[in-house]
Amino acid sequence: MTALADSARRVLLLAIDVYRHQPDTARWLHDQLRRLDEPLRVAIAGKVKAGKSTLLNALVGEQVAPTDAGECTRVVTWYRDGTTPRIVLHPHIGTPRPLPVRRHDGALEIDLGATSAEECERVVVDWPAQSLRTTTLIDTPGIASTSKDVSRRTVAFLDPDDDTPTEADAVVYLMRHVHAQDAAFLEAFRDQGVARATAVNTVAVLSRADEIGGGRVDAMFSARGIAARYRADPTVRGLCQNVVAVAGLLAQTARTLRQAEHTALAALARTARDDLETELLSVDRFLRAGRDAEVTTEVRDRLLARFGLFGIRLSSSLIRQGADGPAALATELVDRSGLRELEQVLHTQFAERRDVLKARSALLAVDSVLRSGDGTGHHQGPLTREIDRVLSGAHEFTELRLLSALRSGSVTLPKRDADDGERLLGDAGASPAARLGLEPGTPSNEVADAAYAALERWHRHTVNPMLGRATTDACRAVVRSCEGILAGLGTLA
Ligand SMILES: Nc1nc2c(ncn2[C@@H]2O[C@H](COP(=O)(O)OP(=O)(O)OP(=O)(O)O)[C@@H](O)[C@H]2O)c(=O)[nH]1
Ligand SMILES: [Mg+2]
Repeated sequence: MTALADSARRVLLLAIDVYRHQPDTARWLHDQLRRLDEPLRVAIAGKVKAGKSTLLNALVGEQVAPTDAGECTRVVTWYRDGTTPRIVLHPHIGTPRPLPVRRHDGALEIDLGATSAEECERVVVDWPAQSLRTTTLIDTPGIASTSKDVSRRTVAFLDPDDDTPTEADAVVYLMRHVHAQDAAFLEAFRDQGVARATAVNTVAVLSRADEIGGGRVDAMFSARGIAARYRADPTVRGLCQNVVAVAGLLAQTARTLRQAEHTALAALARTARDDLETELLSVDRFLRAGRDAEVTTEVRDRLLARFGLFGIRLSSSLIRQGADGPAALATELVDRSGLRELEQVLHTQFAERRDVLKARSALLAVDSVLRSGDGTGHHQGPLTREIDRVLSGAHEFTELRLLSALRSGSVTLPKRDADDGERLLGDAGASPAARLGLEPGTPSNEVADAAYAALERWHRHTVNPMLGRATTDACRAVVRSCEGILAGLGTLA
């Protein structure tokens, strides 16, 4: 338990005491207290058909989120770790009721029964999965859909109103590459007010990356290039921590690959390379070539749904290069899908920052109760002061605020050392090694040497009379981060 988590807990307990005579508020605050100890809540958001549910499945490693156009894709759905599979529908009005747990062809089916999506507040799926132990994933309906209601539900969930904080601690925002319409997508991203999303709790995914350039073999290479361009764009930097290109469908299929699929792909890989290339020029050609062929049209249709043209082309080439079983092929496909990069980014930006993101959610929650102003009179003063004290006193929050300001360009660090400063503030991960740009597992004496060098370097900036006030303050914060690293190593008294 970190000092920050302790402080957040203290503020919540104080608030529960202040609001003890208002049962609804007190109960809600109790929920927030429980939330502190729960896994981090990460919402997956984006436009309709951006590939949200598919990516969620890739992250879980199972097909738990329905990807068809059923009623259930229009409901906010939570996926939590649980000992046994269970699905519960929470209506807006009335008591929650369990739904049948059914799988069809490996995919979980969520049947709302007689309840319409509009009547559903949320569906909660408990599912035993390693990846859900540390993170609860929340699938949200597509934003800016043809049905106003659906997008309203997502916006309401992610950014309820000025006074109710969002229920997610962090957001993965999916966007598809829109040729020459970068500005438009950025506006859409901002307009939707995603999750009170500040740059620090949002990671963007360039989704369906295999479709870029019509699914050519170098699609992922192009997609990574585009993601890098977005990352460097000052506007995008102001909106999110990072941009990663992911071919979600490929990742989902790789994580759930079956023997029969490998067998069919291996048969395709045995066809003359040029012939297969020609077949793969379009979906129609590929299907037509199934007539009287070893791999039938029906099997081809299934492969298309699971892999896409790009995935089939890539898989057959990997099999030719020696991926001789489902496990070997799956590993290669996951490597190429961009999923590992995303997992790494989620780890450094979200999991390693768990406590600060949780504490942020908790303080936002108490603050929202205070601002709703249903009077508890003079007791509120100490509570407000306590929130301010934690917000201004915890260096973790100073780091978050500063990283946000640096990303939006409202504050700048000395140009030569700007990247170094952002890294020291925890931009690339909160561990000492990540902050110092060292490999994980670097011996602690080397970490300490690097930290001392950084401390000296940044101390010099703080006494440079040529720098403006805001920059000097920012440099002081970096110095404080260096001191924090050293204190953590036990080398500062
Ligand atoms: N080629 C390709 N297709 C994808 C990818 N991800 C998703 N799809 C396909 O796009 C369609 C929509 O995918 P979903 O995962 O349901 O998208 P979603 O964003 O959850 O959609 P809604 O919840 O309806 O807004 C499905 O047919 C998927 O198979 C991808 O990475 N590549
Ligand atoms: Mg969906």
